[in-house]
Amino acid sequence: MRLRALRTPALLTALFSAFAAPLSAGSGFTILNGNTTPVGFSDPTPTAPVGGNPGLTLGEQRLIALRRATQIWGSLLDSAVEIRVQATFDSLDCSANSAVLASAGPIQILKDFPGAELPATWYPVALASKRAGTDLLAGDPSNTNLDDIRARFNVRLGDAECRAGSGWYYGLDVNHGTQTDFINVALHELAHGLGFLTLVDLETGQELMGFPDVFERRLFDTAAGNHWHAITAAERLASAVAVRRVVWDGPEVTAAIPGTLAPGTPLLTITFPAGIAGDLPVGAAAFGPPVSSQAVSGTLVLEQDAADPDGPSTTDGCSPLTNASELAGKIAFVDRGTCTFVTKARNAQAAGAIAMVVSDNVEGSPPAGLGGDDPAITIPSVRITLADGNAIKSNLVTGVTATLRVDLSQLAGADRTGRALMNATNPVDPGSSISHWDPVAFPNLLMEPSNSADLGHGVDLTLSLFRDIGWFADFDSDGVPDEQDNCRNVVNPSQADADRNGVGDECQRTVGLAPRRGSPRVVPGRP
Ligand SMILES: [Ca+2]
Ligand SMILES: [Ca+2]
Ligand SMILES: [Ca+2]
Ligand SMILES: [Ca+2]
Ligand SMILES: [Zn+2]
Repeated sequence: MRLRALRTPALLTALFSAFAAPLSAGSGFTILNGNTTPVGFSDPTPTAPVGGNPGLTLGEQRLIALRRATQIWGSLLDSAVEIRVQATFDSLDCSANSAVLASAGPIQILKDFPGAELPATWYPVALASKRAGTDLLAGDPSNTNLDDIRARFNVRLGDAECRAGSGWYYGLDVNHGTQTDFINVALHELAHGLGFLTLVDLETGQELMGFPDVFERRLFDTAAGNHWHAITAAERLASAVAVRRVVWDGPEVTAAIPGTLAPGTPLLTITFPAGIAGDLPVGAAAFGPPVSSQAVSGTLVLEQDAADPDGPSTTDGCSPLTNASELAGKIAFVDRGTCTFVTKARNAQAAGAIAMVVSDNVEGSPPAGLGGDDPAITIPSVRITLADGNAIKSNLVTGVTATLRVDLSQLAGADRTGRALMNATNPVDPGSSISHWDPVAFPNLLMEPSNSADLGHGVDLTLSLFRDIGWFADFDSDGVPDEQDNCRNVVNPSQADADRNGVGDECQRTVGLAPRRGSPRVVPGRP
């Protein structure tokens, strides 16, 4: 779910002149369908209604599902200003086992506009317009660069060569099974467009045109002891790859964390031999029981299987294991590659293993999670880094014992002081680093870099982060934040209060005009 490279104000050209007139509006959102028949949102293929989505063509169902996602955000963001979303289904990167599901970002960014909370700071256009209380760059079908968000969804998902069997689910009921829930992905992508991203170039550390963005103001490097906007480009580059060191220190997110994240950061603790003993970070699996539910101890045994078309290596666990007698009751240790993680887990479980540890096959830290879904898997599985895997391998001759456990002193996805961890990876992943939460978070969050099958159309910490960057709560959408509004439920941008009693004229008048019949009833007071 990468970010697309967003266009800067210096690059204003009418690249999206093909966009049709608005087709559908959510609450405060307008969707602009950029596909033409027979593709994507305009695909006329007849389809049966699914999961509460009444659309009778593929295109209709896609639009209805996207509209649902915009309605969810619309109901939370309290913006009086229309948010225009250019949306298409396109061919995005894909392979048998991994796919870019979608990508999105703001179309433009602004600074020093009326209502800006921070000077000389970039804001995505939708947030800037909300704060200004007016559409700073009004949408115009003949010049669609003035829209707010550009979102692309992968039209290939579910094809034979693109995660076959896990295509899009357009139902509104979260009943996606092994398919990919479109609404969750759309909520995620819209969030990038609404401001869940940094504009810093993670290849160079440079800020956009030399100015910080509002997201950087809350990106805090715990080792440097400073925010991203207050350090140099070189320091930002170092920070971006500082695994588990970059946190979000906005007050709204921090306040929401204890009620959101569960105690217990999963770890693989090596207990023997002493030379490699210690805690290794792990990536959790989307299938099988979470590590938090059971500590598992045992000897690590390298899986052995055939070198065959299913998996050319003898340690990839892609075929039935040939050393099942050694694996029974032990922790299966296997190399990443060729087949899915679920296939490896099935084979490990069939051999009697009590857990599975996958050693990555590419450099990088922290270890990513293990994607996939199979309710029949009952053993916990994790991924460790290639470097950690190699260290274990070189000690297997003497035997390696380990415990798969959770560190209950730390919330899963927060640092020791309870601030949310951002996704710092080494090497940097330009579409994924920093502009997501660290995937170690549990329960899984909407804005982790990969889609989690257990999300349920909630926005968890994302709304809190939006509050931290300036999407203030404004129940009546009159531009006056709830905490200042002298009539919270009544539109009264002027805040007129003739008698100066702290209650705005608008709501006082409402009380004064209430119909009265007869004399007020006198209720005897109690002693
Ligand atoms: Ca094999
Ligand atoms: Ca208000
Ligand atoms: Ca009001
Ligand atoms: Ca008053
Ligand atoms: Zn994303």
